[in-house]
Amino acid sequence: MLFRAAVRQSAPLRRQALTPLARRSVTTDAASSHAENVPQEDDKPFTVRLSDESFETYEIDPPPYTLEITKKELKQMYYDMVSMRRMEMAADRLYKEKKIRGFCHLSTGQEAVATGIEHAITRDDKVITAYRCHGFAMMRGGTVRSIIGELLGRREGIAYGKGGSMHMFAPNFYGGNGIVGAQVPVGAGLAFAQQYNEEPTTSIVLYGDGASNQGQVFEAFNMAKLWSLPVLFGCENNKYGMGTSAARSSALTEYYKRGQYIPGIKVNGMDVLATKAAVKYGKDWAVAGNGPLVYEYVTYRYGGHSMSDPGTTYRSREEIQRMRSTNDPIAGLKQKILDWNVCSEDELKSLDKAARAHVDEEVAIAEKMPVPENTSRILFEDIYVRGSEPKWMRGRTVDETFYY
Ligand SMILES: Cc1ncc(C[n+]2csc(CCOP(=O)(O)OP(=O)(O)O)c2C)c(N)n1
Ligand SMILES: [Mg+2]
Repeated sequence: MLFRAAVRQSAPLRRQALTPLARRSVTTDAASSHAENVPQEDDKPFTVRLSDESFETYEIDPPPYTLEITKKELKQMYYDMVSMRRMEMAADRLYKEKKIRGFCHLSTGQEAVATGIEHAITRDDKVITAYRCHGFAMMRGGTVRSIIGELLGRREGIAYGKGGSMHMFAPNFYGGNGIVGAQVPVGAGLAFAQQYNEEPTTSIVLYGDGASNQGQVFEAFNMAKLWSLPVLFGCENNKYGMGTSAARSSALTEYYKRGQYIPGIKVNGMDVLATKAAVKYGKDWAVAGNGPLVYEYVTYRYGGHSMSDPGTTYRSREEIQRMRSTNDPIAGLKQKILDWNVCSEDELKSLDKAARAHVDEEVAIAEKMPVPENTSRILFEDIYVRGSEPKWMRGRTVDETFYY
């Protein structure tokens, strides 16, 4: 312990002495890794060398810069991200057509985070995030029709039409949470349960750069470290919390160092492969009993904060355009797939087409789902797990009391 403390204190000095002329930092450029000897077979693993700028770390060795992957998985990752973006585009349209009401936060631009995480874990691991959750719900196994159905308030929606955009759940996906930062201690609780039940799994807990300043985030950090919980906290740093830039809201914008006594990893969250590698490494670390980590996924949202924000008053159009044209996670993976001859451009195009057709089909099905009847029975249903309802529940007024 003494040795560690001494190293920690001397680190800034040492760093200063060795600071190279151009300090290396995590890039958001999605297309900067390499692969050689890519096999013919779809399911034969090969090694990818990640960009040197994929990670920065705090008090922990970086994840390996090589990753074993198959052609099949690369194509699946591409398909997942294209589907996610297409689904968000459909939500955007339906919102503008006033078919979706209320809050709606899209994650266009941030697809590599949800996709990279899911490809690094198993369905037994747990995920919890904030309201920008449609992509995570999909990656956790939610169908496009159930997600769009939810947005449309239909009973066949993923939360029976009662949750809407911000409150989607799936097996081992704990939402979809609207109170900024509130999911972080809940996520620590999930990890506590995993540890208590001796499960060899981890909890992935996501929050924004804005949320990172919430007091409860630090309370959760404290307990997670104290009890060595298998939790990977992760700040999706998309540079803004509503209309406030990270630098204007956060005294320390190096979110991966925010855990202080918890090691941290900053990862290029525009690169689905770097994200997968970082999370896989962290999962192994957490499951081995080493305690929590704090991630920072460096990413960017193309749209406004929510559907009611055009997203152009607090940042320049040039900035958005630059991110779209040089850092896009889908274009980045596409370039790699083509550079490495994983498949031909034609095959990639048909993958694109298949993903879009699937989403369009599912959206059409969701739009045809019947609108719920306007009855108290439907309104009060599913507030409790079916079969565990109390005898009665009060509505807005006493005379609205509903008897189960
Ligand atoms: C406790 C609380 N305070 C304020 C809000 C209003 N609010 C909703 S989102 C948001 C910004 C959060 O930004 P960030 O954490 O960076 O997430 P992002 O939207 O960028 O994904 C705020 C202030 C809220 N929902 N809950
Ligand atoms: Mg943010």
